[in-house]
Amino acid sequence: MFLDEAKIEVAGGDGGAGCVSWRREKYVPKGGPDGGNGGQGGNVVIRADSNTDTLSDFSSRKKFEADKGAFGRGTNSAGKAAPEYILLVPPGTSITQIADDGTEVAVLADLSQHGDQIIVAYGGRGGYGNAHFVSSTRQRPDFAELGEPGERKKIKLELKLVADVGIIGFPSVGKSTLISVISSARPKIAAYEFTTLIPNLGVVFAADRSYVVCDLPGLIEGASEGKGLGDKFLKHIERCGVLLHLLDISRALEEGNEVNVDKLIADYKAIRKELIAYSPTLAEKKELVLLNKIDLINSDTTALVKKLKKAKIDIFMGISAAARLNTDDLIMKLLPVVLKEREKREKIVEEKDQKNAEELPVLKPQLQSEKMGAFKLTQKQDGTVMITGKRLEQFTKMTNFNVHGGLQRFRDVIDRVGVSKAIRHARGKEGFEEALVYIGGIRVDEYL
Ligand SMILES: Nc1nc2c(ncn2[C@@H]2O[C@H](COP(=O)(O)OP(=O)(O)OP(=O)(O)O)[C@@H](O)[C@H]2O)c(=O)[nH]1
Ligand SMILES: [Mg+2]
Repeated sequence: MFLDEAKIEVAGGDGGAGCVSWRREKYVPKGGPDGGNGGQGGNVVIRADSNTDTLSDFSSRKKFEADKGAFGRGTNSAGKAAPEYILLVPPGTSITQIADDGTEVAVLADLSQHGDQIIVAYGGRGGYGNAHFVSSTRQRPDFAELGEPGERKKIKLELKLVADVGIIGFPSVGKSTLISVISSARPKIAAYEFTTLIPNLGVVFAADRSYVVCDLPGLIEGASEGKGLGDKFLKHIERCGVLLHLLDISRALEEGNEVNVDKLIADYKAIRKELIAYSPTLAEKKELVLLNKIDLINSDTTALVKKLKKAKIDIFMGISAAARLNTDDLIMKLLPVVLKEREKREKIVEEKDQKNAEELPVLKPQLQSEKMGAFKLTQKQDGTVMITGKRLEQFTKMTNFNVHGGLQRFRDVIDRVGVSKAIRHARGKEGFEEALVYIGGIRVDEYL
């Protein structure tokens, strides 16, 4: 399967709960409060790494969750923060947040360079332990906060795949056959010319790496002027890292199975002429020349390679795509060339980037800037009260309502910032006295 897009779910780790604990002192059975804070949950980080080639890691696994922070403990010991959970993607991957129905919410980042990274889901804050809540009016707090749930998000990863290798040559030289043998692409193959009408992409796996190969429609003389399938595909070839130029022995076979070397040289030169005529970029591109269909001459290419070398045509390898001769070898031998060209291209992108340095969108940590008093109240037809507000929702999620002190603190805070008053007002209308109240997703009317 060819994958350049993946939809996944990421979740920061939950914060660890704060601890309720009392000091042990001599002669005092229950000393002062010493419950420590919970640890911060782990962030989920996406990092561009040039040792990664595709998004195929994300085709089977869809959920990625960082570890939770550890609980706080007695003797004022804080729980350990959880480590970052790092997902590696190839440079060039863009990250978009999506809604449940798949619609795009916001572009989060474009990770263009090796090492670029972004936190896509923050871990939750650890809850405060009871020691934190000591004050002049509250000397023995019997409650602690719960850990904040980690941030959850659905995101789409997209990688615009630029082919590492472009297979070129005359029609019917075996370009599609080759890509079908070395990759999972399954293009149409046939004995007539111009079987391939649009480029096919395929991923080639070589050891623990992979690269993208592109099979192109056949070129003919005059292609640079729009003959055959026209110049739009030459434009496509311009973006490939390496050109794999296929020479077809069957085009030069004469009676008695003799190969007419001049015909092969003429074929080679004809294609080169089109590339040069089309653009300097194409002419300068790294090119490897393959002899295909060597099965027709019993695989012995020594004499032929020698003669071609005299004409300044270096044969990278002789293969038979259809008979799968030397094709596994080709996969491995292409890899270092591909990686080298990629490095060169990355440098070019880097230089361009420095010229028009664009600011990456920065994700704001969820714990800052939002005030508890910044909330919004909406009321449904049936009277249900819905309260939203980032900081207030976070606070509510972290409240342990099962303990008297926790409940008391919740009431104190919502009184102080005016939430209680707003709720009373909304429920004051006739018939709405018992209306349900939600802060974020949590039902709170029984705690008011
Ligand atoms: N004998 C032999 N035939 C081959 C070999 N490779 C491909 N062929 C045959 O050559 C013909 C053309 O193959 P394709 O792979 O469709 O060639 P292409 O270069 O993609 O052709 P276009 O898409 O038309 O440009 C088919 O009949 C293949 O079976 C080979 O190594 N040896
Ligand atoms: Mg083809």
